[in-house]
Amino acid sequence: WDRCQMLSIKGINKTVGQEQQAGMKEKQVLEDLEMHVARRETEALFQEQPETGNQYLEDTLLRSYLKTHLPPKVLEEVHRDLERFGNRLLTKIQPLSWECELNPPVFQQYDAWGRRVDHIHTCSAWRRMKEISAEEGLIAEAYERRYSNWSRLYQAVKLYLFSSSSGGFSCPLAMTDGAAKVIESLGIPASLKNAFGRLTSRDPEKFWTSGQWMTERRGGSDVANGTETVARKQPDGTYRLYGFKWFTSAADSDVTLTLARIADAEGQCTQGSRGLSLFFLRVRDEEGKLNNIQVQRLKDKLGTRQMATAELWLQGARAELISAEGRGVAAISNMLNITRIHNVIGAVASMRRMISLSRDYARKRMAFGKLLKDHPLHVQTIARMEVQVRGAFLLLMEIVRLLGLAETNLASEQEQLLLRLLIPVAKLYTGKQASAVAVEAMESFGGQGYMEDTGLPVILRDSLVLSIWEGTTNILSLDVLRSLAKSRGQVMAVFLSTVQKKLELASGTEELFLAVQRAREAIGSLQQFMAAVGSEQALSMELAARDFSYSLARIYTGRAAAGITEPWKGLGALLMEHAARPDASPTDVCAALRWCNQELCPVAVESGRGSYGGGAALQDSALVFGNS
Ligand code: UCC
Repeated sequence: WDRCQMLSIKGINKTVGQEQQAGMKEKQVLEDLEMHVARRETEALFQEQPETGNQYLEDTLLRSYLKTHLPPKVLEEVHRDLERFGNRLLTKIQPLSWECELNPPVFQQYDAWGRRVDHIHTCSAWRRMKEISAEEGLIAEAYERRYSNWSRLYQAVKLYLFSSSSGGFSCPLAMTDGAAKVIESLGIPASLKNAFGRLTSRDPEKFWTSGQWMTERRGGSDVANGTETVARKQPDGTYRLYGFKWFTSAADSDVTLTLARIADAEGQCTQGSRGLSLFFLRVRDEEGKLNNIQVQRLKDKLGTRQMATAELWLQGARAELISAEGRGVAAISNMLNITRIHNVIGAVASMRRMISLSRDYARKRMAFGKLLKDHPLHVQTIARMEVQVRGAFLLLMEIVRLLGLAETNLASEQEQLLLRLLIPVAKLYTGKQASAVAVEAMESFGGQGYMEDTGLPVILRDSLVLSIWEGTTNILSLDVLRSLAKSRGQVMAVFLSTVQKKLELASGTEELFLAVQRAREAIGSLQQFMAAVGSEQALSMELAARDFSYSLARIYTGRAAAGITEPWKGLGALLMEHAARPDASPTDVCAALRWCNQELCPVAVESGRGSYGGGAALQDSALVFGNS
């Protein structure tokens, strides 16, 4: 309107001064108009958003891994399904994932008339994720064992592809898998046959998901001392549970496994780990009425907001005892080991997603007159992340390969021990990697990475939980020590002999010479550390637990890079092994070398600095709490 007015005053009677003023105004108007043209041009020049295509087809490491390891017939079928699944993820599932983020669950405690309903409303996209999970056999695949020992690996690959498009549904799937594993390991008792069938069903109408209620107010890590829930036996042999569960993830699940202390006739319970037993219960009955459970509230979390985590009162929830009395922790550890593997899947998937987006952005975004991909420092930063995700991916594949062998009775005793050791090692290591990569990758988008509507902060928030749930880094480091103690050191002997054997075979591969040398030095340092700490107090080993676990993760991930003439016959398929395949690419070799360039044995370095002695513990305490 202003501009029109200004243009219209031109030519009307004016003084000289007015004439000059009008001329200036006209100039201004014309500049404004030009500015608009410039702005329009700028708008047309906006950068395209980073995208990924079919994640399966784009993942060269995944595809080369499958090609190397799967028998040809299995590979053919699996490849077809994964290509199809990759397209479905891209076109149908990813949009649902964003819907889940935008429509988090809502808790309704009372209805309009004051009746307590405790209803957790989930969005239609979340419910669709459940159907898709069944249709795709995301749990079923592992238990049908169509491909014998490769079924578990195939399932893990599908979950890996699904994870970053799942809108948080990976969480209930992890626990569902864990529950199915526990029930299977119990021999599928008649009373749990229906539940097992539903947890592993491909029929969306039948498919059930499970929760894992372990955490109470007094104990998240210290389950043995923190669990207060009491189980009272009923005349019909079932139990009623009374207690308060502080974090219950995916509280909309159909069933759950949980721990409680069985009260004796006098109402007394055994305290500590030996007082805990494992129970199975349905969360709601056929009509959808809660099983004597009250929802106190939903948790207000930093991330994983798509998924309902609740505080629950158990007020006589009917449950079935499924472990031997007092063997609850040992029984639920079957579930823990599965959910920890899912955690690794989530960590690798989130790193892969961030790096893929970052790479695509680098191809599109101009800065300082050229694309980001032409700035060597920027590319170096992404390359460093790429080495991390490659190592993590191969560690994940190694674990699910071993799990597949164990589940089909094809694993040797050594392989079973290795699996027990590698699960906590991989969980703790990749959980930390995922957070670090998410933060670094976010920076590669500049300010855009910090913007909610890009979806990037969601990946960051959701990855931060990976080092917390299913056991924190320190708890998992102690679990590594538990596996050593339980096997009386056998686990470590298997680890070292496996690594050494591979290194001997490796020494012939020229390009990997330096990597082999570094790996050898690291193993030597690890052995020296083990010998030295063995004669010291338990405190030293506890103080060393985290660095020790990191050392195992780095050495194991790097070690197979040592070149094996027949990698498919070897234990493990990690960076060096992958790089020593007959059809390995220079990138595979480079990744192996770079991995081995990091400190492979931090425990030896810190031990040399005296970080694990009693004096160091006192210093730590003084640094944190002061000298008083
Ligand atoms: O966070 C939760 C759900 C979140 C959602 C999950 C989604 C994840 C995937 C997402 C994908 C994107 S549920 C809460 C998670 N909570 C924990 O993880 C608990 C952390 N705390 C621990 O892990 C502790 O180490 C405890 C609870 C296991 C320690 O218990 P105890 O009773 O003090 O430990 P004990 O006495 O050492 O072990 C008792 C028995 C022993 O067997 P026996 O008696 O035969 O010697 C142990 O060897 O349990 C055995 N055991 C194990 N066995 C303990 N841990 C294990 C294990 N990991 N594997 C095999």
